Amino acid sequence: MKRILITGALGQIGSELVEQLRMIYGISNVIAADIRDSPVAREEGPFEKMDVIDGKEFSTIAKRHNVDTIIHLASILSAKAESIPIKSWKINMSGLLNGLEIAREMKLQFFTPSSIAAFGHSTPKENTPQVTIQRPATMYGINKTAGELLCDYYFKKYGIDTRGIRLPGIISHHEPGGGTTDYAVEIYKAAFKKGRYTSYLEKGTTLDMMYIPDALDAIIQLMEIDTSKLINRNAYNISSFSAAPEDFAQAIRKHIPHFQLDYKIDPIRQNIADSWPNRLDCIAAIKEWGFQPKYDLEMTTEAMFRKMKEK
Ligand code: AKB
Repeated sequence: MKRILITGALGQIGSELVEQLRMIYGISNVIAADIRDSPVAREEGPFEKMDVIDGKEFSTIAKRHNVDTIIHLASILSAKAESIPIKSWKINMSGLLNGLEIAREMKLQFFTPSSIAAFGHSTPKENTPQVTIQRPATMYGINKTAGELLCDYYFKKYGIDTRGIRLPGIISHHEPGGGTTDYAVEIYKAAFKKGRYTSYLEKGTTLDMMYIPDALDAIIQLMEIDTSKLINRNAYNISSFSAAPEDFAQAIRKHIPHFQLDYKIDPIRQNIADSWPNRLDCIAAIKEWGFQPKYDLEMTTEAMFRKMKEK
């Protein structure tokens, strides 16, 4: 039975991952931690208000709860990181290094996600290979690429059981924040409420995407697989489908026929998106630990609207 500490637990992925992990491992074995406090989260199970930059506090909490696993999600995402690059470096890199040091000291399993942001303009855009050119053009991307290397280093040098995936844009009901792919959540909410959406990314900006249940399954599957199966170990390419704003609009119109999509381009987020691949090759994840996403764009759209109607 695992005892897991999750940082960034109130975020887009963390909030749903905590719920799912508690169903598998029991409420008391999953400790949620976030820089923000939340009375609601405190009622739901063990919760710690914690800043990942404070290594002492991070370590005290990991020891107090006697965890054997850290899932480190706390991070400043791509668009926000461009407005506060130095702070993002500190949070993204010191937070990760603190987590890795605790994993080394306590001999823990350690998971942290990388991102499609770890690639750059010179990376092949179509069927982006698992191992390829990585020259990211953003602060967040630089942090993610350095993070991939750090996790490899801790495995090779200290034998720490580090694991990770490169996350595409995640579609869920929980608000994302500060990402370039956030539009893929906003578009559904706006379509449902107002029947229209103004996209900050241009027509034809194709990016890898994933509905959250596939991301949660992938994280849990990778964490559970026998370590001997892993060749790449950190930063596996994963994606469910590739889509541009107009592809979402087309799928949405099957449910809301009058849906209108307009464009008002945000140059910062457009530049970021232009530096990312169109479509990842996920063969390493498929072969090494059986990655198998279930939701394509149509199923994601159907599930998003079904949940919104239920609410
Ligand atoms: C972002 O847009 O910054 C994130 C990501 C792809 O890592 N959603």
